[in-house]
Amino acid sequence: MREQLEQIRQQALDSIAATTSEELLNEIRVRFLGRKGELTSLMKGLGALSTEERPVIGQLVNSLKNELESIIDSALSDARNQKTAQKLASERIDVTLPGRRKMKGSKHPVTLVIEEVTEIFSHLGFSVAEGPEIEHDWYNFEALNFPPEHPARDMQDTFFVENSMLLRTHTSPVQIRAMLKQKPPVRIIAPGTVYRCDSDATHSPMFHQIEGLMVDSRVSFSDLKGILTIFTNQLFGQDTGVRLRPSFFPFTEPSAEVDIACVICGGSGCRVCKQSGWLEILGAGMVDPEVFRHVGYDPEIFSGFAFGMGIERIAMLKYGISDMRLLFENDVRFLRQF
Ligand code: 2NL
Repeated sequence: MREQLEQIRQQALDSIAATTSEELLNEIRVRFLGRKGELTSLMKGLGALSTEERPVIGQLVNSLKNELESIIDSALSDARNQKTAQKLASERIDVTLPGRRKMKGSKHPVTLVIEEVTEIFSHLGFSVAEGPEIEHDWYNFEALNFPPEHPARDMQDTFFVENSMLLRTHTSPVQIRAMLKQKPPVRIIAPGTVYRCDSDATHSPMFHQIEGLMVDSRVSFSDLKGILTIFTNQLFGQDTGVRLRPSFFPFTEPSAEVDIACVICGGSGCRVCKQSGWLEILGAGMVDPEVFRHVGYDPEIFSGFAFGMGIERIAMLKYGISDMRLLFENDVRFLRQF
């Protein structure tokens, strides 16, 4: 019996020493100390012993039981500590590492120009009007007095969708819609994206425009000239020279092209202004009576002026950008500078 006990003790100690797994240690406890375990079955054999031997062996069994219990408990707690230590080591983070810096965004130069132009005209009493980018031919061409065979209506110049629908080629249809909705006085600007079937180093098929419209009784060409002079002086600096040249648009009569003194050379002539000293920045004119008839305004009572400018061109002149394609590539290293 004593030998048997010693054998069990050795087996138990060996298997405990051989593992660090909590699961196996629990199995070992069941195998040696459980209700059907090796020590329990040994206890059941005590009855067969002599009365002198019985208490002595019983004592030994009990002390082995206590010994194994405490060894398994401490092995289990070692195993748990080791597991915790492993988990902590694998989740270790170096809190002294530098953080990832959040990049600060910036506005696109086209957005900056739209905001600045909108701000200037808001102080002159103009509010912003918006409209759809997919338009009906009537709002984009017909109402603006484009003759049926005008080259701008060609497939070559306009993106047609279907059933007389097209991508607007200017923001004038926004103003046509505004006039159909409200009676004069009208003072609006219409900034937005426009599309033309044109793509090379100096033309993008998608670009931006701001148009403006003022209609009331007795609006004159001198109002147009006054407003546009205030505008160019605010956008490009006081005392920027302005001149108007005669021009033609189907929707205005008379029409003019508006130039400012070259922002690069101040008028003496350089590469940017092609030695002329002047830069064309917008087109303008008095709204053609035919346009008023299309929207139900009486041209005998009302008159008005309108103008339009390309934003990309203004952004290039204002920020000294030499290649328009930079405005469409959206390289953050470029955009960050504004
Ligand atoms: C340019 C020229 C212009 C207009 C746009 C306009 C709008 C209505 C009626 C009459 Cl609803 N005119 N817009 C007038 C003159 C010129 O734009 O060179 N744009 C880039």
